[in-house]
Amino acid sequence: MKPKAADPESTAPGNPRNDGERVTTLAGGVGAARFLSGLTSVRPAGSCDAIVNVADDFDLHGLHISPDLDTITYTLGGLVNPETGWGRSGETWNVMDELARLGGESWFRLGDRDLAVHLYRTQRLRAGADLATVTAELTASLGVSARLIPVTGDRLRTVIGLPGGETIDFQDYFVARRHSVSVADIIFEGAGTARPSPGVLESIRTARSVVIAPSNPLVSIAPVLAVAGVRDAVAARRESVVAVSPIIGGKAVKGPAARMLTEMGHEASALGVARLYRDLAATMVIDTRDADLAAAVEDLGMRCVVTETMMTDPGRSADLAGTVLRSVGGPIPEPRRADP
Ligand code: FO1
Repeated sequence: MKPKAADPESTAPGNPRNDGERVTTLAGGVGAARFLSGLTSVRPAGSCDAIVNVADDFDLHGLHISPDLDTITYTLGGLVNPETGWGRSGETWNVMDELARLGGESWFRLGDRDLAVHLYRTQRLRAGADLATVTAELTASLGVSARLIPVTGDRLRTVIGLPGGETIDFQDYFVARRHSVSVADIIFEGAGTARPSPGVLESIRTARSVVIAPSNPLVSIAPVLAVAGVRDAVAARRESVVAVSPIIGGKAVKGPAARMLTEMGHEASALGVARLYRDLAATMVIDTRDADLAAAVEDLGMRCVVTETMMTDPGRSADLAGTVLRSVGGPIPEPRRADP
């Protein structure tokens, strides 16, 4: 197989990647994907990097599956299933249906086109390519102009500890058990030895601003920060870091973030999220429904921006991205006019 050439790291003048205008986002899951789709729509092409969680990755059917990388790739490529927020739109399920008929493992739904991506990734990894290279090849093939960098190419896996002491893999918790069981512990296996992918630390150190996306702080952002050097690199940029709360009115827009926060001893609110990020981000963006928490967020030593954060359509994602960018200074995108 001849891999497609990935977008070259151009050093040409005027490339927004090199002229101090790049925005780097720590990302994982559907909330980050929707935010990045807004961000890329208000920024010049090539000026957005995303450092993506890979601790949800796992092996199934002998394939390496990277759900967060794929969710963001499909969303930015305009290919995502809008109902689920993951997987491909217009997907067919021939392989899964036949696998189920045979009595094979079909609890984790992999559509036919999605499977092609896992086949490609797995073959390239087995041939010796690193995950960052394979990700660049896939994003180039699927029409994504943002640079997605897996936080590490080394093994990093979220393991969930249950109250009885049993531990289960993340996708067993999230998909097979539909995140309906209580969480007593969250472990990032491999975090002690995982090295950042090439470009990760440099991207954080040189970006105009760093955004912590509205992703689950405990299982999407925490594993990114757990990779050697990442937390320190973000903390060193604190003045230029803005975090967006994924919790609105005490609830997660999607997934188990609110319940997990409570179970892990944090407050399930935008304030609880701000407490987790106070050493990393000088600015916190919270939803209008949480306006009454703004003063308490500011008491933590953070600027607090109150805005509409629910990304119900691409226009709202773009509006939120514009507000986030303005909150840390720099070029201000024109406010979007309402569609007629
Ligand atoms: N989530 C589900 O709830 N059920 C699934 O069957 C499922 C399949 C799946 C396949 C590919 C992929 O990239 C994501 C998929 N997801 C599925 C979502 C995934 O488990 C979660 O989005 C993340 O791991 C949590 O951020």
